[in-house]
Amino acid sequence: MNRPPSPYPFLASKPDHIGCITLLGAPLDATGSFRPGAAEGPVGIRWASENLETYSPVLDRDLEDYDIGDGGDIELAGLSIPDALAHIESTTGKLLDAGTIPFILGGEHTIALSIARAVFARHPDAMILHFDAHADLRESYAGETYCHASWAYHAGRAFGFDRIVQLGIRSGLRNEFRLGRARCAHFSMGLDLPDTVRAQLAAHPVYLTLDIDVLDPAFAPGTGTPESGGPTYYELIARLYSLADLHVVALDINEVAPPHDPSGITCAAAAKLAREMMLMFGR
Ligand SMILES: [Mn+2]
Repeated sequence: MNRPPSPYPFLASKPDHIGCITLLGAPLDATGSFRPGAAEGPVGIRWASENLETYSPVLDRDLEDYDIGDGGDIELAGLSIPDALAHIESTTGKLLDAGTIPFILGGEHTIALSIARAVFARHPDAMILHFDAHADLRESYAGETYCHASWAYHAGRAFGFDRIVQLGIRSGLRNEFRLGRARCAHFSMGLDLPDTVRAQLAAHPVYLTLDIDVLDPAFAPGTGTPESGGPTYYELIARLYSLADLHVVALDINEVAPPHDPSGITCAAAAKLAREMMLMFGR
């Protein structure tokens, strides 16, 4: 499908602008295990946003009342994986230092390790709220230490597994499920969140990372590793609405793969999630 790059329509007037939230594309697509395509995620989400209103009737808030910036896409061509991860970390860190909330559009989920490093360097008491079909708790995968299937393991090793809440997880090795259930602050195949865990999230700065494949493939087929048995868009957004009071300091939507999204519904879901998250977590 031929989709010319286009900015969020409500951001078109603010390129290279730092707002209360600043979008940033991170089109990393180096370690995908099944099928590539996430490099086009930022373009696809921006494209789908052209069909969205700036107003959310659920939240009764309008992006026109927010100062949203867009830092464009990080240039990653030709970089090794460690260099690309370092570049994403430093770019995210600069946005955090500027006082904005970075909203990164992936790209493969490996970018979350860079974002976590940037967040924890500035918020050592942060927590990671991770929506995904996959635990991403492997030590390594297919010869890669740092990849889309291992970033959460390395974030847990670096910052504490008890700093990670994982929701929607329905795929992984037996060892990943044992690790997640034993050591993460919360680990669920569904979207349930006990009051104690919710209170813990509310008491800390939160980095929210959302793999679009947490949705059932019926709602988000355009992704690298679709996994049946997930929530609907409605169920996922209801959980997010319930968390609108959290102090989110960084967030992302990743693993959108437009080449596998011929009808555009995955990009549409990601763009709407992005709008609602900006309206919820922007200040
Ligand atoms: Mn996943």
